[in-house]
Amino acid sequence: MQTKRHRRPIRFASAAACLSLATSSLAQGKIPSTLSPASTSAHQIFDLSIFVITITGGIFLVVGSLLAITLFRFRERKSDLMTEPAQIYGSNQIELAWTVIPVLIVVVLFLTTARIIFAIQDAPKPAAALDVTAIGHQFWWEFRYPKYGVVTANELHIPVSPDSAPKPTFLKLTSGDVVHSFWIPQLAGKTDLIPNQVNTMWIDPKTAGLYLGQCAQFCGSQHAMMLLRVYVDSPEQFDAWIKNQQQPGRIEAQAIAGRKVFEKLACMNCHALSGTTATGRFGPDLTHLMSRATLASGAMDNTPENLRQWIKSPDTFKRGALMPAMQLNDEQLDQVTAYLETLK
Ligand code: HEC
Ligand SMILES: [Cu+2]
Repeated sequence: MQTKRHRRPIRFASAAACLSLATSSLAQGKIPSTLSPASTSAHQIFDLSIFVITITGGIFLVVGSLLAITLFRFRERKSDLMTEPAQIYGSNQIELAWTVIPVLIVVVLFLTTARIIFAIQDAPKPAAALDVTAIGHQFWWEFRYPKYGVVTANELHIPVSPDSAPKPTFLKLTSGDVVHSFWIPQLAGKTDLIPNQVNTMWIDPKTAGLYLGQCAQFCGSQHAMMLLRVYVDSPEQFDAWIKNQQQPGRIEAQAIAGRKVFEKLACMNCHALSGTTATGRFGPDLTHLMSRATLASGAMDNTPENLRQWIKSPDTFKRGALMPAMQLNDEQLDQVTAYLETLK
């Protein structure tokens, strides 16, 4: 008993610390939140949730206050005669009221929700829209830009879509293995990626910047490390990014040895790298690996040390990732890392 009582303030303090950490991270945009919408559909969903919370909050206040008043007014008193109170059966008025009012409330909530769902799903696709295909894999994302012949992974680049010159991105979503779910809370609701089926969604971020997301469907052991980064670029930045992605992989003199190691080993069976003979599609496209800020779907920062350690032993960062440790010796590791580091 004693020890329990002592622990309580500590627990309370740590809970408060967590809460303040969470709210400050939220303010800095580190934790993705549906409460700071940044695109049309996210705004519609946010407004709808405020509407629903207002109505349900009102119901909570009415029911809660009636309950509190009843508990107080009819509490046990010394003067109470301990006999059974008068029993009253049936009141058409009251029963009608508590049936009709909730039904009306549910109908209103249903209709407003349905209206928003259809408004988002049936939004017409403007000619200026960008098409991207997103494919979920255990445990990473593949992004294809069919019009530009670009394939990349984990970090999606799209142009900003201001009201003055809308350029929404329309996504086709599917999966290479199990069910995943594409979720960037600030930009749209969740949409599942299902094998042998194509789902669609669209996003039109109003301001440039980095938006974080996450696979929102349990898809295996490393589901939690299937993070998403969406870079919303200015039109110039986006064009420059596309141009760079369209280039074949760089070949620099000092990286020839590493490139040979890469081509000699089984890396090629799983990874594509344009400009080489590697065309594997089981793992991420590595042609412009250095244009990404993170490795392995946000599992770690893209630094030379992390890259070397990843190739040596993917389990260090992502236990159960579907890339095997390739048993390279130190020299090969250094050479491959040096080569991959040139892939800007
Ligand atoms: C059996 C298939 C397979 C082989 C062989 C393989 N990889 Fe991978 N690799 C993967 C998969 C799958 C991922 C994604 C892992 C994840 O994020 O969960 C990956 C991820 C990576 C990444 C991170 C890519 C990114 O965009 O973040 C690098 C770098 C990489 N592999 C390099 C190599 C090198 C170098 C070799 C050869 C020495 C190699 N891989 C061999 C399957 C493979
Ligand atoms: Cu997933």
